[in-house]
Amino acid sequence: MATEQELQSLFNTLDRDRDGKVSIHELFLSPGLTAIISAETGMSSPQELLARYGDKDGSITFEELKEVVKKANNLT
Ligand SMILES: [Ca+2]
Repeated sequence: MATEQELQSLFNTLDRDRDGKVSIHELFLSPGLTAIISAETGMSSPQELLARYGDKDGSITFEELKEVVKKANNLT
């Protein structure tokens, strides 16, 4: 479980180039944080997360991520 604030700070840490989106590349750079994201979204891997919920360019925005976590009932 995570609060929106925790999720936002996790997202900001993952978004290394600060373009407002987390790409598959950025997910691979932080395996520890990516494991948390996978757990919170109920996805088995970052690839699955991006394939199912990401944009066409292979990245995910905070709003999209938040929706997935909410759907998985892990947003407090
Ligand atoms: Ca980024």
